[in-house]
Amino acid sequence: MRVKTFEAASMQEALSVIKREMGEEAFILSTKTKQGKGPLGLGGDAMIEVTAAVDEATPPPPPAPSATYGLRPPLANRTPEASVPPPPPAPSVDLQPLRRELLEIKGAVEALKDQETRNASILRELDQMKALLSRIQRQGMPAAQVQLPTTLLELYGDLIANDVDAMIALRLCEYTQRSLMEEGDGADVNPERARLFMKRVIANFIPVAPPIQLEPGKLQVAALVGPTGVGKTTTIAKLASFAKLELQQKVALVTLDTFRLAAVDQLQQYAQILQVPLHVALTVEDLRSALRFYQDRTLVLIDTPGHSPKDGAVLEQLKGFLEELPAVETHLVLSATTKPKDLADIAARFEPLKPSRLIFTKLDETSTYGPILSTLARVKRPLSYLGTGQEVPQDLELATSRRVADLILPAQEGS
Ligand SMILES: Nc1nc2c(ncn2[C@@H]2O[C@H](COP(=O)(O)OP(=O)(O)O)[C@@H](O)[C@H]2O)c(=O)[nH]1
Ligand SMILES: [Mg+2]
Repeated sequence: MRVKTFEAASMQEALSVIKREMGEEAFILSTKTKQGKGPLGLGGDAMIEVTAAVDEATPPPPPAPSATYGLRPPLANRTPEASVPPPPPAPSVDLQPLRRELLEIKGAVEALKDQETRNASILRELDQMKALLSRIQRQGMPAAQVQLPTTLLELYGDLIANDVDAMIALRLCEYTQRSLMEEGDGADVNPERARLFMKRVIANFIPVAPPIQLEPGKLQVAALVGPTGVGKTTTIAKLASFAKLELQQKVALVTLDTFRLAAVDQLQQYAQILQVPLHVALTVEDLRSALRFYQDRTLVLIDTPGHSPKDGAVLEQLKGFLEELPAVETHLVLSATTKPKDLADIAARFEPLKPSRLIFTKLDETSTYGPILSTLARVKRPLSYLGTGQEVPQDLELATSRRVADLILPAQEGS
């Protein structure tokens, strides 16, 4: 391992020099601010001393002009012979989907006025499901206690095919049967009607949260936490873009994901394209002063490092950072492509960060959505947003119970 200490006037400059000299694989070991501080510990006459290290096995970086920092196009677009790097990709600002989404959000906000009450009752239901799930884990699968009519058995099969937990599927069938009976339907109910009823039952099991509430003159802080690679940074870019371009709000970004330079770089690119400030916070004090500095903004989005199960220290440190922010809205980001068992483990691991919302990304990369339901039953937090692709900003939706119910029980082919 090669270790070297750098001095620079700003963190950005230090990261740029480190990257040039040690490559993208370099990571930061420690930082120190020397002399007096500017408003963010970045400006003024302050000098930052950063000690970085790189694994010796890592090949040396290709020489790159410092001006390219944070603005390099994706690898596939790079032309090695070009002496001047091509400009960054233009921001994708097709406003049509955003406008549609704004209207949807407005509608959703209206519809969600009594959300709190509804969520409370959903959470109670989910509580019962959770108890049932853990009992089953202890005792094994009990014999089905209900005699399901054929139509419901078919729906049960569809749920299982969509990776819905067997006990949850059974429970949904019972509820559907009950609600059909309440409506006066017998066992020979038409399959489409049963499907419609079940979809309604599923929707009633999906707690959803309103969008991040932005009020002029009031700073809202939202942090996205979750494992590496689930789409935290991309989702932050989508949210920032929507708030800035569509809602015309003043947005700032803060990243606590400073361990790898490539992570800072990625967010820096989005910040540059969106023309929103990005602050790299290395210490709790840094974070505090960044938030003081951004008091005039309506939204500060905080990106955080992911970590592996062995990285207890990173989680502990992140907890320390988030505890600095009493009013932070913490969203746990999970990928819909993760195996159900892993989703449960991840959710348990991030519990100490007290996330109040769930975001599911990569809905476009799977065809089975049942694990979302099992996760909701375990985690019992409302869903806020859904990531549906890699494109920024359009591939983000405000979660609605109906949309998730449609994913879990899609319309039958040909209907
Ligand atoms: N297909 C798909 N890819 C996504 C989605 N959200 C993020 N990604 C991709 O997932 C990869 C990791 O995303 P990133 O934001 O860096 O994850 P982070 O490590 O959690 O910050 C990137 O290639 C993103 O483009 C999504 O909703 N759908
Ligand atoms: Mg990231």
